[in-house]
Formats: sequence, C-alpha cells, structure tokens
Amino acid sequence: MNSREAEGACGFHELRKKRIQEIEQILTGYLPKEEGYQKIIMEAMAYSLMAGGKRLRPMLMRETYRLFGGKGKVVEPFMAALEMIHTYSLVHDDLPAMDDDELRRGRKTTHVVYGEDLGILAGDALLNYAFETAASAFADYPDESLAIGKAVGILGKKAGIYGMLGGQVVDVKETGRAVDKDVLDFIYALKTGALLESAMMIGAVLAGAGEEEVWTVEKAAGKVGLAFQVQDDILDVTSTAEVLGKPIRSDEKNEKTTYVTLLGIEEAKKVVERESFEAVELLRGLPGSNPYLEWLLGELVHRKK
Ligand code: GRG
Repeated sequence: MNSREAEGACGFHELRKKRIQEIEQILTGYLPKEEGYQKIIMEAMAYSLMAGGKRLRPMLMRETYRLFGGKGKVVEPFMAALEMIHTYSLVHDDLPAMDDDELRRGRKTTHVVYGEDLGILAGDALLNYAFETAASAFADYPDESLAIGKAVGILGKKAGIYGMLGGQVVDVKETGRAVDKDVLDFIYALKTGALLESAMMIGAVLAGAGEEEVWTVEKAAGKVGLAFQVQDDILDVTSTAEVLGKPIRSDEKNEKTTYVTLLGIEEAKKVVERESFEAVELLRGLPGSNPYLEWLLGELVHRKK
C-alpha cells in the first residue's frame, strides 16, 4: 500500500465508524417503545439488536443503494428490518437446542439474560417486527411502492426456506456428520450468503437498478457471502473469544465440516481472497462507482472479527 492509499484507507476507517453510528441511530429509531404488559419482549429485542456487531448487512445495503445513485431515506426501514432478521437468527442460533452459546457480540446471549422462553420469543419478535418495519415503507414512501414491494419479496425469500432458514435446516441436520463440498457450499450459500445477497439486492432495487444489474449484484453478493463465511471458519480456529466476542472452536465443538477442515487454512485463505476479488470485479462492471464499498469488501478479507 503506498502512502496515498494508506491515507485513503485511514479515511475509510473513520468513515466506517461514522456509518456504524448512523446505522445504530436508524436501528434505535425503528425499535418499538418499551411499554405495555409485554414490555419485557421489547427490552429483550433492544438488548440483542443494540449489542453491537459490525452492522455489515445494513451497511452493504446502503452502500449498494448509493452505488446506484440512491439518495433518499426509503432504504432506512429495510436496513433496520434486515439487521432485525440477522439478529433474530443469531439469538435462535445461540439457544440450547442449537449451538448453546453463552457469549455473542461480547455480551451474554439473550436467552442467558432473559431465559430460554423469552429468548425464543425475542427471536420471533425480531423476525415479525422486521416485516412490520419493512411494510411501514409503503405508508411512508407511497411514490416508491413498486420498488418497496420488490424489496419486501427479496427480504422474505432470502430469509426463508429458500434462503437463510433453508441453509440452517441442512446445517442442523448434517451436524455431527462429514459433508462433501457440494453440500457445504449449499449450506454456506443459503445460511450466510442469502442475507448478504438480500442486503445488496434491496439496496439496488430501491435505487431503481434494472433486472440485469440486480442479478449482477446478487452474484457479487453471493461471492461476498462465501468469502465472509470461509473467513468465519478461519477465525474460529485462529482467533480468540475476546476478539470475536463469541466462543472460538465452536465448529469443532459442534462437529461441523468447514472450509478449514476440508481444505486447510492456507487454501481457505485463498478462497476468501479469490471470492472477494471477483465480487469487486463484478461490481466494477456496473455503471456507478462507490470506492468506500470496494474498500469495505476488501476489508472483509482481512477482518479479525
Ligand atoms: C436460526 C434460522 C436461524 C438461522 C441461523 C445466521 C445463522 C443461521 C447462524 C449464526 C451462526 C453463523 C456462523 C452464521 C453464519 C453467518 C455469520 C458468520 C453470522 C455472523 O455475522 P456477523 O459476523 O455478526 O456479521 P455481527 O455480530 O457482526 O453482526
């Protein structure tokens, strides 16, 4: 990296912090009021949603929206909705019936704080409220209802049985058994890739991108998803719980096949580099440009948490 690139990267690091703060303000604004007899569920939703995290999905959504020239606020309810869905998946994944983890985003997991019953309900509440939040865009941005309808469809499909949920089903069913690379790729594409695809596709759709452009974005985001998950596999064996804010060696504990167990760390690193590079190349073929988005995708290759 030369000095000019280093200066630019430093600026991007600062910009990333600012963007995370902006996203957290948006999330706070869309959380339900903590009131009524059921108040505890709103508290549990806020506890899990506002626990930190990289805010990658809403960030990718807004940067893709900007890539296609989007300038409005219609993307904001979708940024919040997607982070709610992502958080619900983490809350449920940590439950005793799934990975049974006590640490997430550097804090006690939701079921540890609120009990298993409310942990389940907090995940359900976040999923349901995500769609209430996304649907609120119809009333708030009536002139953009066609794109909003498409975005809601993408959100539902990519979170559901043809997306994250479907991937999690195969993951759970295959836990404790060795799987081949085709099945592993299926799990990764759905469990991890689908939400990242929805982030970037929704950003594109809301900014008015055409069908072919949205398809290119989906393909690029699929590569980001694979790179992201393989890096997750690598960090699970190379990092620490303090840095990750969640337990390490969880794949070994859960007897899961990963890219590291199949290919070894060095080959897995090459996959991360290759997929990220190809994702950026695909985005560069699109009409607009967003240097911060390109930098962010590069950062994911070298991420430490
Ligand atoms: C329970 C339906 C259901 C799905 C669970 C997402 C998921 C499926 C499980 C979480 C565990 C896991 C390793 C998922 C793969 C995707 C992934 C690496 C999620 C963590 O995302 P980050 O790193 O988390 O963006 P933060 O906390 O930064 O938001």
